[in-house]
Amino acid sequence: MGMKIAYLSTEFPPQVYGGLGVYVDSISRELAAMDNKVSVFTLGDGDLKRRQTSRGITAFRENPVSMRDALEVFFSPETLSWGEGLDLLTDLLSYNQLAASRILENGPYDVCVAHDWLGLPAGLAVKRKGLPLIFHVHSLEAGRSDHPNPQLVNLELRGARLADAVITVSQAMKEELADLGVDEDKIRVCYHGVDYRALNPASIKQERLDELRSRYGISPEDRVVLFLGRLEPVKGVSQLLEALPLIRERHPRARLLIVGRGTLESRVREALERLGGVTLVTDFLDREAKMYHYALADLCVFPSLYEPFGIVALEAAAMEKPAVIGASGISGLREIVENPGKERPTGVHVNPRDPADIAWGIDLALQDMDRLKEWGRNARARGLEMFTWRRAAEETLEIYREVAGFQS
Ligand code: NHF
Repeated sequence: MGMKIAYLSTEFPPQVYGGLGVYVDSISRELAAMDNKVSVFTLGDGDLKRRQTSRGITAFRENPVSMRDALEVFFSPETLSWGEGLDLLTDLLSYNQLAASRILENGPYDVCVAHDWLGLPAGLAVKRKGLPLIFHVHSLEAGRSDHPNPQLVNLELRGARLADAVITVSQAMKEELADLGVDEDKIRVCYHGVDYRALNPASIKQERLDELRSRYGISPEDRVVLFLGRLEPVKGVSQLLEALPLIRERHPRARLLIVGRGTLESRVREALERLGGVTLVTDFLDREAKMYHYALADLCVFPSLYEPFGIVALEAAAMEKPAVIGASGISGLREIVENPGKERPTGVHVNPRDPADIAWGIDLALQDMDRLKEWGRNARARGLEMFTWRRAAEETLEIYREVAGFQS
């Protein structure tokens, strides 16, 4: 029998900003294809449809109403000191209240899943009304912020304690949660997947690829190293730029193709002018354009300083691209990419805090282009075995059923 599942996620198409949105979109489709009904309680933007159903998934979009002028009645002085963050907070307060009522109104659901802390207050509210709650942790305040907000750290820990189960995205995140004091037996790891039909090297048309290559002034002899992701400190962008001169000492034809937007954009532009050999793409790329950018690459590099999972590494693998990845600290990437020395290598693990180590990893990868291609083929083969949305959905559903008390 199919389940009725309520999701709380501030990201849902068309409002997708990062891996969380990609995850909720993909897993909902897979769960719906397996005859479950998924309702996603998400944020509106004032214009999008409030309620929209397609292929077994219903999006309920709440437009927050801010209580900005009466905050001291409800908030502590500590919270009032959030400054600019207060607008986000009041919107979230409203969203959580509206979403919690909507879940109860549209139920009964078998289970509610809060994706990260943003919808967790609503999850805890419906849990109080008897609905089983799962806290699905995609990232944690303690790891993601330079100056973690203690109130958020506490909320996440309380969520983990009160929820009926905690799901997370990698062993690394399970360890992070356990180190913070969450009961290890309660935490389950479910890896993500990727769409291997949408990202398929066999679909690449050579002519279009050549066109893109010449648009960026890349010649066939160049060695293209692709970074795709948000241009934020946590993604290791600055360290990568620092590594570039070292890489070019050994590989003068190495070109860095950077695709993304963020607060470090001007830093990238400055490096582009000073060092050369960097192409920056800030356009929004649809699925197909993204696939062609992966296809341009000889190698991908994701030197994240904190990356609970890292869907980009799976996308690269689907496109038969090896990757140099940040493997220290909390890194799900380490679980996706296999180092040389393993039976079936797919890339190189480096310390992302050390530009010389990033350069070392890229140099090692670029030393043998035939071997590099083999690593790429290994990556897709490993992905197809280990990281599919069907497998992710089956494992996730098993936990939902357990929590909701369904017979297996
Ligand atoms: O892939 C989806 C995404 C992860 O590592 C990513 C992150 C946020 O930081 O689970 O969530």
